[in-house]
Amino acid sequence: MKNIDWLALGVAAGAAVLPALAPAQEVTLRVVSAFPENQHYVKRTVEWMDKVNKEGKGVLQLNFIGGPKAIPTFEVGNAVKTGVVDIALSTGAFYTNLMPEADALKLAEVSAAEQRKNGAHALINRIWGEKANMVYLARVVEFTPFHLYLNKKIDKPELTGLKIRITPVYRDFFQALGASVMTTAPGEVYTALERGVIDGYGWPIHALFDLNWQEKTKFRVDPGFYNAEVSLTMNLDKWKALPAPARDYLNRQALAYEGQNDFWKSHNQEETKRQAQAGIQTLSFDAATSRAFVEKAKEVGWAGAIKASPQYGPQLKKLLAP
Ligand code: 173
Repeated sequence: MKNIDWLALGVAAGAAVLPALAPAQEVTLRVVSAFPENQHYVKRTVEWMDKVNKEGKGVLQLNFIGGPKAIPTFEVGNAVKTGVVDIALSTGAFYTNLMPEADALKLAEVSAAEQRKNGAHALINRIWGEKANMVYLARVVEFTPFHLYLNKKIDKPELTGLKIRITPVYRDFFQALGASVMTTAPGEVYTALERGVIDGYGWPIHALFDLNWQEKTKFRVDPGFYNAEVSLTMNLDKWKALPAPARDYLNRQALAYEGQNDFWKSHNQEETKRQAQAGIQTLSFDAATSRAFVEKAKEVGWAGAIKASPQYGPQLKKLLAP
């Protein structure tokens, strides 16, 4: 009697909720950003998530948890690795604690689109999976040089006596130029400038205004160097456990986001103008010194990457900077 009741109940309930079974397939993933929420990177990504959610009803939804107030910048990588969160917007320099290879993406001289064709993307995914339990979904910032910003004038690439804010991106290069360095998350740079704790900082050509650093910045050193990388990464176990339609959909949407990277080319030109309008003066060198400056950045960068990862450094170099 009891069994029959259960069966009847099950069938009835099943019939009643059948239309609702489709949404039960819908997966919601938790997303965090290692960059502060008021940064353009994050706003762009939230817009992308809105689109993903609108078009992904019944398949996949992305739930934005927050920025470094939710999980501190340098802990986001580990949160993805361990599955505390599912997806992160971050950059390799913020999770070198998990794998030194993460920081090598700044050295890419071929585009993200090209990296998907020449095997670099597959290699990255192998390393990221093996070492950080991550899937590398998409690179959403590229075509963007880093610069050295200063509050003291220099007339040659010589930083002895200057204290510069860094992340792993700039460490080897700025130290090779004689700087003493201090690592901070982006969220702490404004205060460090305000208090005069640092004489300058490394940062991309863009996104300075998001954090109001123009108020505390006198000079930008030209030329820029490297290729700023910001990406979406995901916990590998979570990725594997996704229903196939959700995985395909996420992959498609991530690829579409990466496909918009040409945006940065014009945006960076605008940001350069905006810096000049805000009174940031450029400090530049003669042509030979400029060439040597960029060359040194590259040399020091790859030497560091290969030393940190004798296993994968050379392979990354072959595919990212052929
Ligand atoms: O300077 C930084 O915080 C940093 O490493 C970085 C990397 C990519 C984009 C923006 C900043």
